[in-house]
Amino acid sequence: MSGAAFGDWMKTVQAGVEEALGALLPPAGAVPHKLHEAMRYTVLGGGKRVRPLLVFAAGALYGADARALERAAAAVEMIHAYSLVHDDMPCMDDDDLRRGKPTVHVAYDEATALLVGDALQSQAFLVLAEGMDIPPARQVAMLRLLAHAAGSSGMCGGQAIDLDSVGISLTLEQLEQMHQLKTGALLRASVVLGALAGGDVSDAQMTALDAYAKAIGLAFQVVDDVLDATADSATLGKTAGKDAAANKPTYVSILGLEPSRVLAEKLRNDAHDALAPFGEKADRLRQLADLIVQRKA
Ligand code: GRG
Repeated sequence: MSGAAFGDWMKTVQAGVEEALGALLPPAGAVPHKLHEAMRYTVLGGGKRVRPLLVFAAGALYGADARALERAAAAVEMIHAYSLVHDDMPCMDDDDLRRGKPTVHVAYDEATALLVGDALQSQAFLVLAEGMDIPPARQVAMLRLLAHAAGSSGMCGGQAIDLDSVGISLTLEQLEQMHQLKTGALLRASVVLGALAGGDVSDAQMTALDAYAKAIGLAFQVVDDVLDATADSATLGKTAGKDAAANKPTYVSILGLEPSRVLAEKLRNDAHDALAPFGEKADRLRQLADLIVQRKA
Protein backbone atom coordinates (compact mmCIF):
# COMPACT_ATOMS: atom_id res chain seq x y z
CA MET A 1 0.00 0.00 0.00
CA SER A 2 1.52 3.35 -1.00
CA GLY A 3 1.80 6.51 1.14
CA ALA A 4 -0.46 8.40 -1.29
CA ALA A 5 -3.11 5.69 -1.01
CA PHE A 6 -2.90 5.99 2.76
CA GLY A 7 -3.46 9.76 2.59
CA ASP A 8 -6.51 9.27 0.38
CA TRP A 9 -7.84 6.55 2.66
CA MET A 10 -7.46 8.83 5.68
CA LYS A 11 -9.32 11.67 3.97
CA THR A 12 -12.13 9.33 2.93
CA VAL A 13 -12.51 7.93 6.47
CA GLN A 14 -12.31 11.38 8.07
CA ALA A 15 -14.96 12.78 5.70
CA GLY A 16 -17.22 9.77 6.20
CA VAL A 17 -16.92 10.00 9.97
CA GLU A 18 -17.63 13.73 9.89
CA GLU A 19 -20.82 13.04 7.95
CA ALA A 20 -21.80 10.18 10.27
CA LEU A 21 -21.19 12.34 13.35
CA GLY A 22 -23.33 15.09 11.85
CA ALA A 23 -26.16 12.62 11.32
CA LEU A 24 -25.77 10.84 14.68
CA LEU A 25 -25.70 13.96 16.86
CA PRO A 26 -29.03 15.57 17.79
CA PRO A 27 -29.91 18.39 15.33
CA ALA A 28 -29.13 21.93 16.56
CA GLY A 29 -32.74 22.85 15.88
CA ALA A 30 -34.05 20.37 18.48
CA VAL A 31 -34.86 21.54 22.00
CA PRO A 32 -32.78 22.33 24.04
CA HIS A 33 -31.15 24.42 21.31
CA LYS A 34 -28.12 25.65 23.24
CA LEU A 35 -27.10 22.21 24.46
CA HIS A 36 -27.49 20.60 21.04
CA GLU A 37 -25.69 23.45 19.30
CA ALA A 38 -22.84 23.18 21.83
CA MET A 39 -22.61 19.39 21.31
CA ARG A 40 -22.22 19.96 17.58
CA TYR A 41 -19.73 22.81 18.17
CA THR A 42 -17.66 20.37 20.26
CA VAL A 43 -17.61 17.40 17.95
CA LEU A 44 -17.83 18.67 14.37
CA GLY A 45 -15.16 20.27 12.22
CA GLY A 46 -12.01 19.51 14.17
CA GLY A 47 -9.59 16.96 15.49
CA LYS A 48 -7.37 14.46 13.78
CA ARG A 49 -9.92 11.64 14.20
CA VAL A 50 -7.18 9.21 15.23
CA ARG A 51 -9.64 6.95 17.07
CA PRO A 52 -12.07 6.64 14.13
CA LEU A 53 -9.11 5.90 11.85
CA LEU A 54 -8.10 3.09 14.19
CA VAL A 55 -11.66 1.74 14.19
CA PHE A 56 -11.69 1.61 10.38
CA ALA A 57 -8.16 0.19 10.07
CA ALA A 58 -8.95 -2.60 12.53
CA GLY A 59 -12.32 -3.18 10.86
CA ALA A 60 -10.47 -3.79 7.59
CA LEU A 61 -8.84 -6.86 9.17
CA TYR A 62 -12.25 -8.45 9.62
CA GLY A 63 -14.09 -7.11 6.56
CA ALA A 64 -16.42 -5.10 8.79
CA ASP A 65 -19.50 -3.42 7.38
CA ALA A 66 -19.03 0.36 6.84
CA ARG A 67 -22.25 1.25 8.65
CA ALA A 68 -21.21 -0.61 11.81
CA LEU A 69 -17.74 0.97 11.62
CA GLU A 70 -19.23 4.46 11.25
CA ARG A 71 -21.29 3.96 14.40
CA ALA A 72 -18.35 2.51 16.35
CA ALA A 73 -16.11 5.36 15.18
CA ALA A 74 -18.71 8.01 16.01
CA ALA A 75 -19.28 6.52 19.47
CA VAL A 76 -15.62 6.50 20.40
CA GLU A 77 -15.11 10.01 19.02
CA MET A 78 -18.05 11.29 21.10
CA ILE A 79 -16.48 9.83 24.26
CA HIS A 80 -13.14 11.40 23.30
CA ALA A 81 -14.78 14.79 22.62
CA TYR A 82 -16.62 14.70 25.96
CA SER A 83 -13.35 13.95 27.77
CA LEU A 84 -11.67 16.95 26.15
CA VAL A 85 -14.56 19.27 27.07
CA HIS A 86 -14.41 18.23 30.73
CA ASP A 87 -10.60 18.18 30.77
CA ASP A 88 -10.55 21.80 29.55
CA MET A 89 -12.89 23.07 32.28
CA PRO A 90 -11.64 25.36 35.07
CA CYS A 91 -11.91 22.52 37.64
CA MET A 92 -9.39 20.50 35.61
CA ASP A 93 -6.90 22.01 33.14
CA ASP A 94 -8.62 25.37 32.67
CA ASP A 95 -7.80 25.76 28.97
CA ASP A 96 -9.24 28.50 26.75
CA LEU A 97 -8.45 26.97 23.37
CA ARG A 98 -9.07 23.54 21.89
CA ARG A 99 -8.57 22.61 18.25
CA GLY A 100 -7.91 26.30 17.54
CA LYS A 101 -11.33 27.39 18.84
CA PRO A 102 -12.52 28.69 22.22
CA THR A 103 -13.19 25.78 24.57
CA VAL A 104 -16.83 24.98 25.30
CA HIS A 105 -16.97 26.64 28.74
CA VAL A 106 -15.52 29.80 27.13
CA ALA A 107 -17.73 29.78 24.00
CA TYR A 108 -20.82 28.94 26.11
CA ASP A 109 -20.57 28.59 29.89
CA GLU A 110 -19.37 26.07 32.49
CA ALA A 111 -22.75 24.48 33.11
CA THR A 112 -23.21 23.95 29.37
CA ALA A 113 -19.74 22.40 29.10
CA LEU A 114 -20.59 19.98 31.89
CA LEU A 115 -23.86 19.01 30.20
CA VAL A 116 -22.23 18.70 26.77
CA GLY A 117 -19.84 16.11 28.19
CA ASP A 118 -22.60 14.23 29.98
CA ALA A 119 -24.88 14.23 26.94
CA LEU A 120 -22.11 13.20 24.53
CA GLN A 121 -21.30 10.23 26.73
CA SER A 122 -24.94 9.08 26.65
CA GLN A 123 -25.18 9.73 22.92
CA ALA A 124 -22.11 7.52 22.33
CA PHE A 125 -23.79 4.52 23.93
CA LEU A 126 -27.05 5.21 22.11
CA VAL A 127 -25.21 5.26 18.79
CA LEU A 128 -23.58 1.92 19.59
CA ALA A 129 -26.80 0.33 20.82
CA GLU A 130 -28.87 1.20 17.73
CA GLY A 131 -28.75 0.71 13.97
CA MET A 132 -26.06 -1.95 13.70
CA ASP A 133 -26.81 -5.15 11.87
CA ILE A 134 -24.48 -7.41 13.84
CA PRO A 135 -25.15 -10.34 16.21
CA PRO A 136 -26.47 -9.04 19.57
CA ALA A 137 -23.73 -10.81 21.58
CA ARG A 138 -21.05 -8.91 19.69
CA GLN A 139 -22.94 -5.64 20.03
CA VAL A 140 -23.14 -6.15 23.81
CA ALA A 141 -19.41 -6.92 23.83
CA MET A 142 -18.80 -3.59 22.07
CA LEU A 143 -20.95 -1.70 24.57
CA ARG A 144 -19.16 -3.33 27.51
CA LEU A 145 -15.77 -2.63 25.97
CA LEU A 146 -16.49 1.07 25.53
CA ALA A 147 -18.00 1.37 29.02
CA HIS A 148 -14.90 -0.18 30.60
CA ALA A 149 -12.55 1.93 28.50
CA ALA A 150 -14.33 5.18 29.38
CA GLY A 151 -15.03 4.54 33.06
CA SER A 152 -13.14 4.39 36.33
CA SER A 153 -11.09 1.37 35.21
CA GLY A 154 -10.13 3.25 32.03
CA MET A 155 -10.07 6.88 30.95
CA CYS A 156 -11.73 8.41 34.03
CA GLY A 157 -9.51 6.33 36.30
CA GLY A 158 -6.41 7.55 34.45
CA GLN A 159 -7.61 11.13 34.72
CA ALA A 160 -8.09 10.68 38.49
CA ILE A 161 -4.52 9.38 38.85
CA ASP A 162 -3.28 12.27 36.70
CA LEU A 163 -5.04 14.86 38.86
CA ASP A 164 -3.55 13.25 41.99
CA SER A 165 -0.05 13.29 40.52
CA VAL A 166 0.41 17.07 40.59
CA GLY A 167 3.56 17.91 42.52
CA ILE A 168 4.55 14.31 43.27
CA SER A 169 7.13 12.23 41.46
CA LEU A 170 5.92 9.13 39.63
CA THR A 171 8.08 6.22 38.60
CA LEU A 172 8.18 5.40 34.90
CA GLU A 173 5.90 2.41 35.60
CA GLN A 174 3.35 4.60 37.40
CA LEU A 175 3.44 7.16 34.59
CA GLU A 176 2.90 4.37 32.07
CA GLN A 177 -0.03 2.95 34.03
CA MET A 178 -1.65 6.39 34.24
CA HIS A 179 -1.37 6.96 30.49
CA GLN A 180 -2.48 3.42 29.63
CA LEU A 181 -5.72 4.28 31.40
CA LYS A 182 -6.12 7.95 30.49
CA THR A 183 -5.46 7.79 26.77
CA GLY A 184 -4.47 4.17 26.06
CA ALA A 185 -7.81 2.65 27.10
CA LEU A 186 -9.79 4.57 24.47
CA LEU A 187 -7.20 3.94 21.75
CA ARG A 188 -7.32 0.21 22.56
CA ALA A 189 -11.12 0.32 22.55
CA SER A 190 -11.01 1.90 19.08
CA VAL A 191 -8.94 -0.98 17.72
CA VAL A 192 -11.03 -3.70 19.35
CA LEU A 193 -14.35 -2.02 18.46
CA GLY A 194 -13.31 -1.99 14.81
CA ALA A 195 -12.40 -5.67 14.97
CA LEU A 196 -15.61 -6.66 16.79
CA ALA A 197 -17.69 -4.72 14.27
CA GLY A 198 -16.44 -7.21 11.68
CA GLY A 199 -16.30 -10.55 13.41
CA ASP A 200 -15.37 -12.64 16.42
CA VAL A 201 -11.84 -12.05 17.64
CA SER A 202 -9.86 -15.13 18.72
CA ASP A 203 -7.78 -15.04 21.91
CA ALA A 204 -4.54 -15.03 19.91
CA GLN A 205 -5.78 -12.17 17.72
CA MET A 206 -6.89 -10.23 20.82
CA THR A 207 -3.41 -10.66 22.32
CA ALA A 208 -1.86 -9.29 19.12
CA LEU A 209 -4.30 -6.35 18.92
CA ASP A 210 -3.72 -5.61 22.60
CA ALA A 211 0.05 -5.51 22.14
CA TYR A 212 -0.39 -3.17 19.15
CA ALA A 213 -2.82 -0.93 21.05
CA LYS A 214 -0.58 -0.79 24.11
CA ALA A 215 2.40 0.28 22.01
CA ILE A 216 0.54 3.00 20.08
CA GLY A 217 -1.22 4.23 23.24
CA LEU A 218 2.10 4.82 24.96
CA ALA A 219 3.71 6.18 21.80
CA PHE A 220 0.85 8.68 21.48
CA GLN A 221 1.54 10.00 24.96
CA VAL A 222 5.34 10.04 24.65
CA VAL A 223 5.00 12.04 21.41
CA ASP A 224 2.46 14.34 23.07
CA ASP A 225 4.99 15.08 25.83
CA VAL A 226 7.77 15.68 23.29
CA LEU A 227 5.53 18.05 21.30
CA ASP A 228 4.44 19.80 24.48
CA ALA A 229 8.04 20.30 25.54
CA THR A 230 9.29 21.52 22.16
CA ALA A 231 6.50 23.37 20.31
CA ASP A 232 5.34 26.89 21.01
CA SER A 233 1.78 27.65 22.08
CA ALA A 234 0.74 28.91 18.65
CA THR A 235 1.58 25.60 16.95
CA LEU A 236 0.05 23.48 19.65
CA GLY A 237 -3.10 25.52 20.19
CA LYS A 238 -2.52 25.13 23.91
CA THR A 239 0.00 26.30 26.44
CA ALA A 240 3.33 24.75 25.58
CA GLY A 241 5.01 22.95 28.47
CA LYS A 242 1.75 23.14 30.44
CA ASP A 243 2.14 19.79 32.16
CA ALA A 244 5.68 20.57 33.22
CA ALA A 245 4.59 24.04 34.36
CA ALA A 246 1.77 22.43 36.37
CA ASN A 247 4.42 20.27 38.01
CA LYS A 248 3.02 17.10 36.43
CA PRO A 249 5.46 14.32 35.57
CA THR A 250 5.97 13.71 31.83
CA TYR A 251 8.13 11.35 29.76
CA VAL A 252 10.38 14.28 28.94
CA SER A 253 10.74 15.31 32.58
CA ILE A 254 11.54 11.75 33.67
CA LEU A 255 13.57 10.44 30.71
CA GLY A 256 14.77 13.58 28.92
CA LEU A 257 13.95 14.72 25.37
CA GLU A 258 16.15 12.51 23.22
CA PRO A 259 15.49 9.27 25.17
CA SER A 260 11.76 10.05 24.84
CA ARG A 261 12.14 10.26 21.06
CA VAL A 262 14.05 6.97 21.07
CA LEU A 263 11.30 5.39 23.18
CA ALA A 264 8.63 6.56 20.71
CA GLU A 265 10.56 4.88 17.88
CA LYS A 266 10.87 1.66 19.88
CA LEU A 267 7.14 1.68 20.54
CA ARG A 268 6.47 2.16 16.84
CA ASN A 269 8.55 -0.95 16.12
CA ASP A 270 6.74 -2.86 18.87
CA ALA A 271 3.42 -1.89 17.26
CA HIS A 272 4.58 -3.16 13.86
CA ASP A 273 5.89 -6.41 15.37
CA ALA A 274 2.61 -7.06 17.15
CA LEU A 275 0.76 -7.03 13.82
CA ALA A 276 2.87 -9.78 12.21
CA PRO A 277 0.12 -12.44 12.52
CA PHE A 278 -2.24 -10.33 10.37
CA GLY A 279 0.13 -9.91 7.41
CA GLU A 280 -0.55 -7.24 4.78
CA LYS A 281 -4.15 -6.77 5.86
CA ALA A 282 -2.81 -4.79 8.84
CA ASP A 283 -0.96 -2.21 6.73
CA ARG A 284 -3.41 0.57 7.64
CA LEU A 285 -2.78 -0.10 11.33
CA ARG A 286 0.98 -0.01 10.69
CA GLN A 287 0.65 3.30 8.84
CA LEU A 288 -1.38 4.72 11.72
CA ALA A 289 1.36 3.71 14.18
CA ASP A 290 3.82 5.60 11.95
CA LEU A 291 1.50 8.60 11.84
CA ILE A 292 1.12 8.68 15.62
CA VAL A 293 4.89 8.71 16.10
CA GLN A 294 5.67 11.15 13.27
CA ARG A 295 2.84 13.64 13.94
CA LYS A 296 3.74 17.28 14.50
CA ALA A 297 0.57 18.35 16.35
C1 GRG B 1 -12.06 14.49 31.85
C2 GRG B 1 -12.96 12.14 32.13
C3 GRG B 1 -11.95 13.05 31.62
C4 GRG B 1 -10.91 12.53 30.96
C5 GRG B 1 -9.89 13.32 30.31
C6 GRG B 1 -8.14 12.25 27.38
C7 GRG B 1 -8.18 13.05 28.61
C8 GRG B 1 -8.84 12.43 29.77
C9 GRG B 1 -7.68 14.28 28.68
C10 GRG B 1 -7.01 14.95 27.57
C11 GRG B 1 -5.81 15.62 28.07
C12 GRG B 1 -4.77 15.57 27.03
C13 GRG B 1 -4.63 16.77 26.19
C14 GRG B 1 -4.04 14.46 26.93
C15 GRG B 1 -2.99 14.31 25.93
C16 GRG B 1 -3.31 13.26 24.96
C17 GRG B 1 -4.58 13.57 24.26
C18 GRG B 1 -5.73 12.72 24.59
C19 GRG B 1 -4.63 14.54 23.36
C20 GRG B 1 -5.84 14.88 22.60
O1 GRG B 1 -6.15 13.86 21.71
P1 GRG B 1 -5.94 14.06 20.15
O2 GRG B 1 -4.57 14.55 19.87
O3 GRG B 1 -6.97 15.26 19.90
O4 GRG B 1 -6.38 12.83 19.44
P2 GRG B 1 -7.81 15.66 18.61
O5 GRG B 1 -8.15 17.10 18.82
O6 GRG B 1 -6.95 15.44 17.39
O7 GRG B 1 -9.01 14.78 18.62
